[in-house]
Amino acid sequence: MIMQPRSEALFAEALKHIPGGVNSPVRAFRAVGGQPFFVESARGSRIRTVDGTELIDYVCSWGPAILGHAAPSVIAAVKAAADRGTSFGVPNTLEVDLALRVKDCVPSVQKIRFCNSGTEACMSALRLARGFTRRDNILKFDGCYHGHGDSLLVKAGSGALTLGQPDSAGVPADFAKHTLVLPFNDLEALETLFAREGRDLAAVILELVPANAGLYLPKPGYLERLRALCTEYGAVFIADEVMTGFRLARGGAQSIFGITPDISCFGKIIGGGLPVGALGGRADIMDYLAPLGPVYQAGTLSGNPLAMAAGIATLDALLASDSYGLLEKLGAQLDAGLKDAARSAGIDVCSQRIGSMFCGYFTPGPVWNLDDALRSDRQRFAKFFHGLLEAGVYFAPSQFEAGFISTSHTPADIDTTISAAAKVMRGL
Ligand code: KE4
Repeated sequence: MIMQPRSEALFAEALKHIPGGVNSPVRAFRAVGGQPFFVESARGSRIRTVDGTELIDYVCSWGPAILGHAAPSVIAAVKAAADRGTSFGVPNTLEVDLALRVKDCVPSVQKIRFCNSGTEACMSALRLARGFTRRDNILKFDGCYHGHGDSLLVKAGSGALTLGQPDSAGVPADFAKHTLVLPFNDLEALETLFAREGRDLAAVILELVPANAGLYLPKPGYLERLRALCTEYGAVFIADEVMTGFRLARGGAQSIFGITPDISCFGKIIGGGLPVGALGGRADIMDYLAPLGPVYQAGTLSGNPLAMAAGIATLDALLASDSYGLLEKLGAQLDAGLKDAARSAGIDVCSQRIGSMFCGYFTPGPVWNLDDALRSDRQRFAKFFHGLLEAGVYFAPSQFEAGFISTSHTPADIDTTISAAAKVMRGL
């Protein structure tokens, strides 16, 4: 990537006022070295830096930009909503409109509560499950990331894993002791834990497709067995679909794997790039939320009309055509191209994908869990990342993140990306 003098000056300034110069750690390029560029604007599949460099973007704001950046219908909807006022703290029709759309697409959602981030959604879902079951312990899986709520920053993925802090400082041991952690895809460990502690489990929370340690898939039968164990022992099955919701299918990952969660968490796409989160599921559980029930959960900007308008416009555009067929085609083209490039370069890259989410691990693979993912050659990944950036292609700045394709990416974008990747791989 050519020198970015304006970004460098801006980052130096940002470092004086904002910890690490960023408002979310993974943006800081700490895993790949160098420093982040600053964005001037973005449109479709392209990002333009403040120094005028154009990049093909595979981060897509970490998932929300599934239509590409500045989708006209989303921008128009947000402008129209803004003209009527930005926030009321009073119910507005858009909250019900978006609730109806999510319920229509995800049958397991009988009731839904909107909030302002995926973190809030997951944190609230855990509190709800604990209030509903009157149990304290929860089970998560190492490498999975469910936002930065205290109970969930235990063996967490995403930026926590990238920075080598899967167990964050500042989380009291008295909190963390109620969070049990297992390796993903290990059925024996699951059976043993449930036999020993299943009756004390308030909830199990997981990404059905873990995509915060790169991207790996559930082994056949694993999710089904976990669902059955939750039912048998009375633990609430929480599917964290913040990333996969409306990304992998209109019904989310749960519709692909045929799993019916008790509660699902959403975020990212349902806000169309504006701050949003949601938890939804069984009405008998959801009705434990205040003001109906004893579990408190609230937010000044929850159901914010701008975020609701952006989410409605995004889902309407997404569902108006065969977006998932297009995303599957583009994803398959990129996956095949990256595999060919690695083979031609004679290097081990385990490229894993589902729909428009992908990750290339620099290891022979396959990758089924965090331990497998940790075998990746991160130095090689860093060189690959920067080589691509120099070529005008922006992949996620961490081996432990998934990449995203939008409906505004074109086969030509993918071809350009594959050619760049092949060239960079030859030099690794
Ligand atoms: P937010 O609080 O960042 O809106 O959502 C937290 C969250 C919850 N669940 C899953 C499965 C998630 O992937 C996330 C957030 N994803 C990361 C990227 N892997 C956000 C990027 C960042 O932290 O800057």
